Amino acid sequence: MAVAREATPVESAEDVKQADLDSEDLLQIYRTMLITRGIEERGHILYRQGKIPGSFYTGRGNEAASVGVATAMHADDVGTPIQRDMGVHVARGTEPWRIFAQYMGREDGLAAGRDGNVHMADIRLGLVAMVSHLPALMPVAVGCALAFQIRREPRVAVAWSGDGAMARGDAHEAMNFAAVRRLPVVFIVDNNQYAYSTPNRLEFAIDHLADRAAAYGFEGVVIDGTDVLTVYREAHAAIEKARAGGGPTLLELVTLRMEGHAVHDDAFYVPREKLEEWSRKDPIERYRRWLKQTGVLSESGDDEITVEVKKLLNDAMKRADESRLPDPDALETGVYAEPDELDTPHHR
Ligand SMILES: Cc1ncc(C[n+]2csc(CCOP(=O)(O)OP(=O)(O)O)c2C)c(N)n1
Repeated sequence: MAVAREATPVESAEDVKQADLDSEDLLQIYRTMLITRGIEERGHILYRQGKIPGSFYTGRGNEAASVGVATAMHADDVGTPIQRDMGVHVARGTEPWRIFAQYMGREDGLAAGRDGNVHMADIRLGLVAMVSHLPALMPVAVGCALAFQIRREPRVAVAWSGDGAMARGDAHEAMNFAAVRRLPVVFIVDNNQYAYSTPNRLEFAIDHLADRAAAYGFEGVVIDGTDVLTVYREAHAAIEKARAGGGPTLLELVTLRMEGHAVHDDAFYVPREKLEEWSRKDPIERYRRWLKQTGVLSESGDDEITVEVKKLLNDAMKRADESRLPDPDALETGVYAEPDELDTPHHR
């Protein structure tokens, strides 16, 4: 029994109307989920071809979670997605060819070939680039929320982390400070049930990570992370509550990581039956069925979107492959801010 509220699923088209989504929005969510998965499937191929150096991290099974939350954000909100949240980048408008270029270490990648390939984000789209230290971005998101509150800007920060990341002190400090100051921040835990090879039962001794929210003094919600509309509805409610001065919420999105920690890991430690059980809840298949049952998507409409997404991704891969590797002489360009670029009286 969870202490936190367990979200009831969105079922009817009426529920969706209340969430303020029209048919075009619903189809856009579907398209974004398909692009998200398509980028990761093609990433595997590029990795095997030797075009992606280092490693490649994917979030198969997390498409509903990432796209659902990002769709609920406003354009001027900010977020700190992690390696499982490709859908956040896509939903916020990062062009797929730039994501491929990023993973391939090219000049047109988001880090211009200067940083680890998973450390990507576009600050112009309100996304702070990932750092590897877990969960170091939670205090960063809380800092953004504090700035919004001080400046009286009606903006919200969304902080992402994994289940394993929640075991570190930074997560506690971020959530406690946000609660005390009633900051406009929403905490998202991608609970994909494994921290690398460590299962939930060896990570925490409570039923749900969202149960912790009560101890900080805000609401926690446990959500089926394979159900995009429920994720959207709950994220929308939490984000708007934060914007209205209602303080933080912790949303735990339960999924199963359907692949290894990264491409080098075959996830032998995840029981086969468990993978089979969760593959029946595949977020894209599930949403496609719902769209068809409710008449939002026809067979021919589905074919059209599939062809459109395939073309977009093939063109994106080609364009990324045409991007050059960075010039070693430009190694330090953009790494350090120039004093006159800094917008504080102290630096001026
Ligand atoms: C402070 C810190 N310790 C260890 C690591 C190594 N590490 C990278 S990912 C990972 C597992 C993360 O698990 P979780 O937060 O559940 O996210 P998931 O990868 O399962 O999505 C670990 C231990 C790290 N990046 N940072």
